[in-house]
Amino acid sequence: MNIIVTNKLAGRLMEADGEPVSGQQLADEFGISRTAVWKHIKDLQEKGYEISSIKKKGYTLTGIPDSLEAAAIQPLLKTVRYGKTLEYLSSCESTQIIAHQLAQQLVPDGTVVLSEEQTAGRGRMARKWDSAHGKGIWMSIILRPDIPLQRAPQFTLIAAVSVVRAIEEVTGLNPDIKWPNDILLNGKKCTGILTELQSDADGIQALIIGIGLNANQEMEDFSDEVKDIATSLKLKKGSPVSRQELVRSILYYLELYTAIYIDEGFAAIKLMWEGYSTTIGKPVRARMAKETLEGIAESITDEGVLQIRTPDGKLHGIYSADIEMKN
Ligand code: BTX
Repeated sequence: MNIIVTNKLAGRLMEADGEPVSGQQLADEFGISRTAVWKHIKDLQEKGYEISSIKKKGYTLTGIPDSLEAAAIQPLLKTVRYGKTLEYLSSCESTQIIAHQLAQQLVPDGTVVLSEEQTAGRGRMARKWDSAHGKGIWMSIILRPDIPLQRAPQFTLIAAVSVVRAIEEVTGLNPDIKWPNDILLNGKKCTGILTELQSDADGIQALIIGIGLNANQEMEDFSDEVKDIATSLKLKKGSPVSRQELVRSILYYLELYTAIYIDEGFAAIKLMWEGYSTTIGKPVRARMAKETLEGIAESITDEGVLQIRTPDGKLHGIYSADIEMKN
């Protein structure tokens, strides 16, 4: 059985949006026999697609499995490039590792790696990222922007506003951003973003944007280390959320905001980011590898650097730190 045809057939039924499509029509469109159509339908049903078959009317898709495989994500994607190449795994150590390997094989801009679970998901500075099976979105996106190396950190902020917009759109929840890469609901982390890069003497070869989004975890799905600081969209909303819609929406906004950024620069992104930020204008404690600073977080620069004014009046540029809100 040709898996590409099976996936395309799933996409065709999704696009029909609940309307029946006749077996003959599918056979004609795909250039296969009606028996072959029926076999593909059986295959989809075995994978968890709910498809009803009514005589003289045809096949109607009434439910799709909660999977992040290409067949479930791609048909309703609203992007031009992002997600059009999609690597799906049921398990891996880290989608970042797979994405780094793929980036070296010259895969296109906007290639996506998604896994149902990560056995060694990672955060910044070699920290661990809890990645329970089938509960969240563990995704790495390979981008190839033509920008100078020092502007790469801006992509963490572009990714953050894209994820917040997607969460708002799909769930109606209103998360905040804590500089630089935490997305919070009621002060608890629901998403982390990790931006890594591959570069050589010519500049950036690939940016690997890792997004870890807690979608449908219950409290007991989190490890003891993160139980007190983590939350999921489901816990906040009180009902399950669609991971498929979230993936599609994140990719849509990431593509849109990247295009705005490339055409118009960082200013528009910065405005949006500041609108969502809980950090700006607040007293904070910034813990860095070698020192800790306390002061007011005044702004971010065009490079995404956080500006903290300490009580002695000095302004400090912070490139990387853990921020605690001081209240
Ligand atoms: P971070 O260094 O800002 O956050 C890591 C810290 O967050 C951990 O030390 C822990 O305290 C807490 N934490 C761990 N897991 C979770 C969780 N599921 N929810 C809330 N808090 C948690 C943030 O780094 C960047 C995370 C990126 C994760 C993605 S998933 C896809 C891709 N692959 C991969 O290995 N990493 C990225």
